[in-house]
Amino acid sequence: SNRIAVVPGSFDPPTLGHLDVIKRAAGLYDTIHVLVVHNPDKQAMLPIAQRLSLLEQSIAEAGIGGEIVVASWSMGLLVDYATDVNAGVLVKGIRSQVDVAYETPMAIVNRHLADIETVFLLPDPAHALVSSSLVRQVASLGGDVSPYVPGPVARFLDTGARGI
Ligand code: COD
Repeated sequence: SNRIAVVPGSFDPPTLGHLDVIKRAAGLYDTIHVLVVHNPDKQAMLPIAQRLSLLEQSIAEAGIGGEIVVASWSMGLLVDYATDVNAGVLVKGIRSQVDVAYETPMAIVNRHLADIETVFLLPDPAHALVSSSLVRQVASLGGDVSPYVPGPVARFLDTGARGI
């Protein structure tokens, strides 16, 4: 059977940690949907369209293979998107106990709502401390974010910061 997974996130901006999770998920499933979801709890830096473009460029530049759909979702429950595309699994990256505590109730609710399983992947420890919020903070203060983000994101943020 065709195994389909959704890899959701805010991706504001995409980081090397995100790319690591996307690469591992692409190796495990036939098709993955990398889904940009608006998180109402967070103050956004980039518009959704920009995050989609940076994700597409970053996935291409990293040479991640397989069938990868990059899309966004703001119409309601995440599991409604998953059901629409026939995905039985959500893939989330786990950096620490904090992520486990945040993700566990959502995973249980999503299973109750739509019988969707959540699979937790452990990232490469090299990227475990990277977060979009850290990148937003460093970028807003004019620092170099290139150790934490894919090339297309580093170039975009660098150019944006200088107003070119
Ligand atoms: N290494 C490994 N994994 C990482 C790293 C890293 N360095 N950085 C981030 N990740 C993982 C995160 O743990 C997460 O799994 C994913 O990558 C995305 O991270 P973010 O920060 O871009 O996204 P979040 O945490 O803001 O999550 C947004 C979601 C939309 C995925 C989340 O809010 C969600 O699942 N919402 C559900 C909406 C819904 O339907 N609610 C009702 C039922 S609960």
